[in-house]
Amino acid sequence: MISSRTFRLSEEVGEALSSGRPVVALETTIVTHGLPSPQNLETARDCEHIVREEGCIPATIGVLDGQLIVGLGNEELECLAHSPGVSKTNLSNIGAIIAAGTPGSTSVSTTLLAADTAGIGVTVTGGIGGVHRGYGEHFDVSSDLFAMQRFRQILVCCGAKSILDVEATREQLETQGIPVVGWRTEHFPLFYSVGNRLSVDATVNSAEEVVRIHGAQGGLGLSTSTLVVADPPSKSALPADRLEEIIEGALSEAEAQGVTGREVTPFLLDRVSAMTGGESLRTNLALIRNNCRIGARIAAALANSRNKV
Ligand code: PSU
Ligand code: MN
Repeated sequence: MISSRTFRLSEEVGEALSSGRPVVALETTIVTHGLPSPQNLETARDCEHIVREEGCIPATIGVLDGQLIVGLGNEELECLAHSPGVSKTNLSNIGAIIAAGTPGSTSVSTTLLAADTAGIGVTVTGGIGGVHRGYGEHFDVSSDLFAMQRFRQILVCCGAKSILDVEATREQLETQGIPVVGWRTEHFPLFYSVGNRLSVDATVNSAEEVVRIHGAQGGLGLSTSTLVVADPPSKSALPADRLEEIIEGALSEAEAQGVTGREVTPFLLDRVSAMTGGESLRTNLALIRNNCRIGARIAAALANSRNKV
């Protein structure tokens, strides 16, 4: 049973949902842990703007004052973006953060929980978490993957972040029965780069096709998310071989400094950005925006199909 003490929908998002308007859920771990200031707040605002341009309502999600909030107001978003020590939440620590009443950002896992609870159908991120490299020694698999199995959303991303073992992540998605749909691509993207040969379950050219596939899965009683993967915009994609060396370097640093748990991904993203002279950051900013546009088009198609029934 969801409690209104711990869960709050903003007025705008609540009204949009009850009148059948398309809504797109946006996460905030990108804002608090994935991007440096000031690009973090600028990007979050831009994402909301892009979603609106496409005729949808943005629902940015975060934890403040003991509540999981769907549809953060401007000041609330600013507070998350600027406060030091905001906790990154996933399904294992969100209860503790809510109970403590301290601020938290939502990763993909807790964003899926919030969006599904609210009745939103589409969530957007940059790149999902997945199976980390060296998982044979340190068993680190993102809670994003398990949340996708549990909550039913259309989740738009550029695949799994290339700091991960992308091949193992792709395998794991199949093991868990998560449909992977390539948005105008036949291959599972590499977040910062293109040109990888990993497969997708279907390739689509339109938002309506995504909605049909997600609907068919649902029609069989399957309650997983559908993962939509898009390449990063070609102008900002980085060469995979050059990036590989840099990622290896960042991973060695993480190992030497004993970085573990929820800190691993933000540490690696930050180091890769520093070692590419900010190029990977530019790619990250471009791909998040692009994913928002795709997500909004899918949300519009989903609302259309729901309103027809
Ligand atoms: N996409 C980005 N930057 C990010 C993330 C996604 O471009 O920082 C975040 C998402 O919130 C995702 C999290 O859920 O990284 C994965 O963290 P972990 O590997 O610790 O599960
Ligand atoms: Mn982890």
